[in-house]
Amino acid sequence: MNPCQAIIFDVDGTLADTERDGHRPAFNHAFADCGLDWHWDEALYGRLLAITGGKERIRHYAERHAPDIAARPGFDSLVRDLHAAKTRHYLRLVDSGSLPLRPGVAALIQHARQRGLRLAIATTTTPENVTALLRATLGPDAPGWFAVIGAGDIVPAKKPAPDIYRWVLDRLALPAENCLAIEDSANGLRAALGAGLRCLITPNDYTASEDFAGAWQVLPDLSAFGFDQIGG
Ligand code: XBP
Ligand code: MG
Repeated sequence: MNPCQAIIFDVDGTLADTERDGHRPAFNHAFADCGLDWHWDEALYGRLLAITGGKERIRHYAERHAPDIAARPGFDSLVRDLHAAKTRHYLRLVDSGSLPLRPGVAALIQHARQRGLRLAIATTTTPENVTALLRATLGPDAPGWFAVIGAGDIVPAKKPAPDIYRWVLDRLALPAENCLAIEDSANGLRAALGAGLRCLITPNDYTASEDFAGAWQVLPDLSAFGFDQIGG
């Protein structure tokens, strides 16, 4: 196995369980702010997670459940406004400290740094959500530990497309075979595999029943991770 020189982390569901108690209530607060009676309960949100990207998820929901609103001329700006409101609510939740890292994440990041491995992020979420979560959970310097942070709309196609992983690999200037991706979902796995990366999966409640065929490993969480296995 090629020695690992960098670990590329997904964010939502991988670094922290952010979806059920973070993004989901933030979406619901934004809908209420805008006078919409939309409510995404835990089960519905789990189904909506098949659509990556918050703006894309809002559009997908409206087209199926509120087609009259989706058909309005100003719908695109409504989606932008809803998502901006949602991000404000989400950042407040992150800053409150209510979204802790999953088991083993902090230790893995520290051990990787001590071993001189480079760290990166490849996520569908909005960039400010990433830096806020890193600061809230690992301290004010944490974003600077990551050589590359690839997030949100910087690529034309979101996961499961490989674009964000290719963008990160390009800026790391490393070949895929010298990196390891860590993900939580089938969409994330497909994106990483599409970029030629080995991918370690740590499922969560929302993704536990998904298909992880092709994963390098599937672990319950990162506390079971062993550096000896990656040649790092
Ligand atoms: C998960 C996503 C994101 C979040 C919501 O990202 O698909 O869209 O659900 O964040 P990943 P935004 O697992 O790749 O970290 O509303 O900012 O998109
Ligand atoms: Mg994820």
